[in-house]
Amino acid sequence: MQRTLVLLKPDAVQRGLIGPIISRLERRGLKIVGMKLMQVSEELAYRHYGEHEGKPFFPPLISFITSGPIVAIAIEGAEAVDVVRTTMGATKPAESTPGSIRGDFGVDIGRNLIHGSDSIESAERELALFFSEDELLDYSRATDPWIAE
Ligand code: IDP
Ligand code: MG
Repeated sequence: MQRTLVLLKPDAVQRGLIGPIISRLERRGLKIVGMKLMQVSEELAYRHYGEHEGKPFFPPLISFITSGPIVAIAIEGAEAVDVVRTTMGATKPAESTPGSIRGDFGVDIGRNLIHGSDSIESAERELALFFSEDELLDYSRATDPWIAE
């Protein structure tokens, strides 16, 4: 079982898409083990997106992710990192498959609605940035055996 970090970015919150996006993650069988509405500080934004520092899109990315509330979600499931990434769709909405979140709701790379960790290592690092240990819950659902062996 893997855990990964999802962020519903400020555009998703402003556009009233929290519910529809979370529905898609739940529908896929993923389990929410932590969740909060929060304002990302400049410091947290720099730490989260540190790998992109120096790239031309870095300043607008920092200003966008700190521009309004986001929803941080800790997700658990079999192959959760890849399952979340395929449910999200490609980084560039114009190239995201229809049926994916970005492919159905987005058109612009700078307003692509959702973040998902890109590896197990990134997931561990990013989850620790957004959640303390006691904010991540361990529980089972009656449907779990019907979702993964
Ligand atoms: P990801 O979100 O699919 O993992 P990354 O390459 O990690 O994509 O980039 C992080 C975020 O930075 C993207 O989701 C997008 O919002 C923004 N971004 C990435 N590349 C570009 C670009 O070329 N122009 C504008 N924004 C970009
Ligand atoms: Mg990334």
